[in-house]
Amino acid sequence: MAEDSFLRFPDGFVWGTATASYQIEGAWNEGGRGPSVWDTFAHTPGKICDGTTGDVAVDHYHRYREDVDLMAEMGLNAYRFSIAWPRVIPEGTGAVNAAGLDFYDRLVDALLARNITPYATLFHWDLPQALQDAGGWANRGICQQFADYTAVVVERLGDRIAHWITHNEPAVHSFLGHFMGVHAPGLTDPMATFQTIHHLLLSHGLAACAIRATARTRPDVGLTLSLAPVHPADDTDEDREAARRFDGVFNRMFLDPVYKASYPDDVRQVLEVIMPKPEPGDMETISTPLDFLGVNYYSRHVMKYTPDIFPLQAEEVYPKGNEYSGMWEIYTPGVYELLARLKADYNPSRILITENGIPVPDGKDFDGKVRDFRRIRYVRDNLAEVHRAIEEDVPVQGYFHWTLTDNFEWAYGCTMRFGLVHIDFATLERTMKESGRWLAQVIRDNGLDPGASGLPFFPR
Ligand code: IFM
Repeated sequence: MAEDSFLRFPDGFVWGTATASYQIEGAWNEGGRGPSVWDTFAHTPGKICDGTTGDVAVDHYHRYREDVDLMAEMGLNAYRFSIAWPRVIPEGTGAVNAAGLDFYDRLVDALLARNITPYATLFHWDLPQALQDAGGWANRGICQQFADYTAVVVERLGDRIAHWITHNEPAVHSFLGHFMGVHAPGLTDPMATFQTIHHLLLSHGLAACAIRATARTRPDVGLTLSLAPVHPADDTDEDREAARRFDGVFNRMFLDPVYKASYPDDVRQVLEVIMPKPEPGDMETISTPLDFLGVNYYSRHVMKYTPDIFPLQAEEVYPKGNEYSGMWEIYTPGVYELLARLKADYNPSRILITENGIPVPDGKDFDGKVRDFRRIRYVRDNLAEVHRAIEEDVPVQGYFHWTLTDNFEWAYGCTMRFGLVHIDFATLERTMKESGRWLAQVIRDNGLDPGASGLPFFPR
């Protein structure tokens, strides 16, 4: 290891993987679990590109011990998972399903027995179908229902879980699920989209208060946002303005309420009719101080001024000559740019990278190994950029790789493999990929040499 180029992370750095209940658990109708919007959506023909569902996913509900063993084998010291609301309260409100809570109880104990710290996300998109039938996130009443569900979970698990994330990526859930219709609940309703944004944020604030009121020891409460730098396609005023508008809707629309207790004025000017109409006290609740900001980073957005796209007049373009994965441009400097911007504009007290990863069409080679070099390169380059931000005093205290095993990637079904562990979807056999072994070494060293791969044949 070349000491001069070695990037060491701070002592106590959190190294984890992140998952989500619907993407891994399976057991969709076992243990008293109620139906979720994702069951309904995935069971609707044509919604998932390969026709798969989360009915079985990777059967984590039954195989969680094996999955915890894999985390321990990699030396991970943290695990971010989500709790399925319909497993805990099948109808969304009312009767609590003891068997659902028991599952998370067993999972948490298995983690703690391996010295892996649990980070629980309370909502990662699998809303009980009964609540969707009552209006879903467009209905203001859901905010208190989410806080009540949160209190039930914290009451049961708060003696062993200290770290809580209220929501995962409200932007993605709002826009893909309520505006574009490509995620559950499959709506294409601009008004419902912006009501959903406000209610997700308001419920975040109410849930943060519920966690703090219920936990017996001081909890650590955060919110995870999907954030990305937004660049103009060309260096023109029109493209710069298009990028600013897109940044307003996808980044500032979520950061400003949480850190500045207001929605961005420039977004309001463009979207006046559908913008949320907060009630007195809402913005104070939403801006309840966070213990940490969870940042999910994958790529950037590049925007071109396009007058006939109403109302943003901005279209996403994909610069020629760059490298792409199955879903996005590979743009690793973006995480540094994003972190520096967060510090400058919002000054969060602590940041955790709660997701970062890449879909790679990998598979087993002749000898059974999965040589997912592209993933290693992506993670290595992102970690180097995160390290650069830490050197400049951005308070990043942990990194959770998305994700542990290949899984059900929403509308892409099982066609996008994001895992450090390969899944044979016919047998559900788990095989550690080379990226898993590589990350284990990074964790052992608490750092990496950005110029070295640790692998015999490593394309730069
Ligand atoms: O799989 C998703 C996850 O559920 C939320 N963040 C992005 C990941 C990759 O698309």
